[in-house]
Amino acid sequence: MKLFASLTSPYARKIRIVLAEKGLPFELVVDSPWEANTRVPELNPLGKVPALITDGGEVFFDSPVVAGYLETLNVSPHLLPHDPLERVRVRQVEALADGVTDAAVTALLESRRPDAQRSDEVIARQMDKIERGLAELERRAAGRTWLHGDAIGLGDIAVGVALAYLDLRFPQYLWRDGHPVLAAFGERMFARASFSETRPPVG
Ligand SMILES: N[C@@H](CCC(=O)N[C@@H](CS)C(=O)NCC(=O)O)C(=O)O
Repeated sequence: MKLFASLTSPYARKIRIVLAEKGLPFELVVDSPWEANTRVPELNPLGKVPALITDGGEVFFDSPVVAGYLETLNVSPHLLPHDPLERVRVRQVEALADGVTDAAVTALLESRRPDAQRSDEVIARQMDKIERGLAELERRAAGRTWLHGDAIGLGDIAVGVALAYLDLRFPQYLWRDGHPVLAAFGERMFARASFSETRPPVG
């Protein structure tokens, strides 16, 4: 398998963490879709990472789809439940966490626009999504080790990645304040080898 990823992409990091948790071998192809010589659009018409090429040559993209494919390889730990409704519930947590990441990415891109083009309103709208998303995750994580069931799942990984991305891109945003459950959850996730091995370079 080959994974096309940039080292700072939180979505690609989610997949690298899934691969690490499962101990699946793969070749990491570092390719930033923002660079002129990127090959990503040849694999994913949307021009986004992560994109995965299977050993059979099939391409999968969008991190939830890639994670779903990796689950079909039937390698422990299983990160999605077998029961269809339980699976949807884990996917809901993943979607919520990915949505927090989406809002953070949008806010970051907006904040990097030239002064005259930047919209504080767009940034504030995204920060509201992050606030509401974190409040819901805090509620869901309360009193539990994992967000769903009694073992690590795809939702936990997506939440850990979203929290780490806030630390990376918005170090001044003190999300731990007011979210003690997520703060403790984050520390547990960040201590895992899969997270420390995939820490993005600064910049
Ligand atoms: N929903 C997608 C989001 C992927 C995404 O937006 N990746 C960013 C990197 S963080 C990207 O490749 N952006 C390039 C672009 O939007 O042109 C997923 O979960 O894979």
